[in-house]
Amino acid sequence: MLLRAAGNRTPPPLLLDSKVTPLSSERSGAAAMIESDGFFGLRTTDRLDRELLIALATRQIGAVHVKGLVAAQDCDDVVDRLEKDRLNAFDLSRYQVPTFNLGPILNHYLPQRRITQTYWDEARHAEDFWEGCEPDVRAQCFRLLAEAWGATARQLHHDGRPLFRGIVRDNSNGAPPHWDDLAIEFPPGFVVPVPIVQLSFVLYLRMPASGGETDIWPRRWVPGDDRFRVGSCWPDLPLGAAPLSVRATAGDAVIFDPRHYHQVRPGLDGRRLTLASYLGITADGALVAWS
Ligand SMILES: O=C(O)CCC(=O)C(=O)O
Repeated sequence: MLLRAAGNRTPPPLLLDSKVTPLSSERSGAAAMIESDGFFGLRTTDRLDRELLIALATRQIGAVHVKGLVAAQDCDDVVDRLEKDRLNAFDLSRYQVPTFNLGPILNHYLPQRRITQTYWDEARHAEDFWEGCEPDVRAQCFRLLAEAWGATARQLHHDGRPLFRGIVRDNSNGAPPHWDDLAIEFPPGFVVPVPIVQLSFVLYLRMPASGGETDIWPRRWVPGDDRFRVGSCWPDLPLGAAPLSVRATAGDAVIFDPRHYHQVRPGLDGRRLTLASYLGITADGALVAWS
């Protein structure tokens, strides 16, 4: 792998305030109620803070879009390095569209119901990648999350070993509707501690010229949904109200609760690369992170 020195970067411009955009009437089946109380709205901001994470946790808002969390040039440098590296492929039969990753994700070990050596090998490879990154955008994200929460995110453990966090994903082909829930997908004790709040953090490293939106529905899985299940996705499930849809640009981050159905729209003209980590809040108020 080639190393590139990025030097000092000018911080991204600050936006002056944040705003809430509720689900719009054209996009929602329950327009009046949603318009009036901002149910499951999108908060756009230049600065992440503890209140926003709590608002997501309590479902007062549906997603936070942080503009310019990381300098776009720093994201470009990571992408340049990624182009010289080898990404692994997701299991097509479970995820329906070709998807690639650097760094392991627990979800891939669901069928075996155990973590294999591959997880730790991929984690080592990804740690080496980030150690060679200057600036280390993954470390930068966790530093900003720690500042927002007021304490560093702790790692979750499996069999006494700390889990990896911060997967790079190539979702250029999109991702069909699905959800993620550590508490109900994995056997008890698989990871500790099980957080009582789960969030998904996505930093956009590169975005296609159009498409690539993250869509989030104000709707969680119920057992009857599994009539529509295909692998790990629910491509044809009628999800009712149209989703909250976020079109981010490189350097932006979006945070939402992944227990809600969400999808990635296919990109047109260009790759879509993200750095993602699950975040949680434990019963004793600690911020935790895992992939
Ligand atoms: O990349 C995104 O926009 C969302 C990724 C996703 O599907 C997930 O975090 O589960």
